[in-house]
Amino acid sequence: MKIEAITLREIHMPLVHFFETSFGRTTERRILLVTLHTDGPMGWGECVAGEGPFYSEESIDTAWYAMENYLAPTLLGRSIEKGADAAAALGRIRGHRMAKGALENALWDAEAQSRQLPLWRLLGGTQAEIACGVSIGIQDSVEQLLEKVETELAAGYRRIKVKCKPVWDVNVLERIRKRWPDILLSCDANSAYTLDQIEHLRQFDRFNLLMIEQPLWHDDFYFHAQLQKQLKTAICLDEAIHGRRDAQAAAELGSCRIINIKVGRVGGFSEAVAVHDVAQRAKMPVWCGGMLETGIGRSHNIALSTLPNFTLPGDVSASKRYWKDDIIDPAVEVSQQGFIKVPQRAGRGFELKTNLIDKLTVRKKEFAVTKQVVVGT
Ligand code: OSB
Ligand code: MG
Repeated sequence: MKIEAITLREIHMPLVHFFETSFGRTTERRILLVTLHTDGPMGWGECVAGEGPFYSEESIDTAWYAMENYLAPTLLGRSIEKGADAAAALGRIRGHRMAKGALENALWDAEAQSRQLPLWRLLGGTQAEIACGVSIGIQDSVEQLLEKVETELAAGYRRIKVKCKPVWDVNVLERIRKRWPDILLSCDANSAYTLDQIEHLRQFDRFNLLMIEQPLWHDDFYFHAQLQKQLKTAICLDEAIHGRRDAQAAAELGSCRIINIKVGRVGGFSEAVAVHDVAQRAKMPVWCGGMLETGIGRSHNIALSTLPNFTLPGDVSASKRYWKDDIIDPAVEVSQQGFIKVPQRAGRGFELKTNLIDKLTVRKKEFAVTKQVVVGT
């Protein structure tokens, strides 16, 4: 596929409800979407970087910078046969994984359409429906959180994950377990603790959690391995895993027993599949993480979640939990049993509401191959 033009756009979308983690509260999302214009179909990708460098060092502005100055110029005018070849083409540029991931995924999106295959099949997926969990942010009160848990369980979600941090952890888990002793429950610290708090963290073992996600530093494997030896609860790494070598290091060191795969965090679909494969060989289950995506990122997460080692419910949930009006049609829906049916159509399987996308756009820039004008003799 020849890449003829790339459009970057920033859209603004208010969240239905604020989302708070140990690193801060988000009420409105700034989202960077990319469109890859090929000589065949048009592919779309969503950059999952946050508004600021708090989850990782990337932000939507660093991603725009990397795309505008380095990634788009590298791709423009090139013929790249498959999405799987994008990572090698962009390999000279270091880091900027979420920026690269958005472009690479747009290429897979175009490839799936051009080959008339569902994207999930192209990725090697085998599951026709995926199990869904929810991630519930820190609330203003424990009562408010319990109400949210109740709503999500009634909607059918198969695993509840709550965000935690010191002072919003043991007390909260205690209240949830008292009311729901048997649900699949986990928590996510987003690096809110240090190894000095090991005695405090050991109290989590009382709650029969499926896992505790990224309790320690965002870039650490070594101290997580020490912590895992002293905890009964399985550690799941999120922030620390940037690719297949990290997954292997974590498996060999014993830093975790479960991996959360986010396609943007590892730099795109090919690396996400590679992490999946390493984890599968190490007999570690994986699940698909979320980054408050619009329908584009959400549909890509659904496709990835169909690979065989995605055996735990992911943070892939219905559009309406985040958006009044998602930018895809139909919106992502979850059954009363807590599953998403994977679309069978070619490509990502969801149409785009282009008028709505235009209305939400606050910044847009198009990069095209400079046309060579041949002057006749
Ligand atoms: O750590 O999984 C996380 C959202 C933003 C940044 C980090 C995380 C999250 C979530 C949200 O937990 C998951 C979702 O999109 O539903
Ligand atoms: Mg997480």
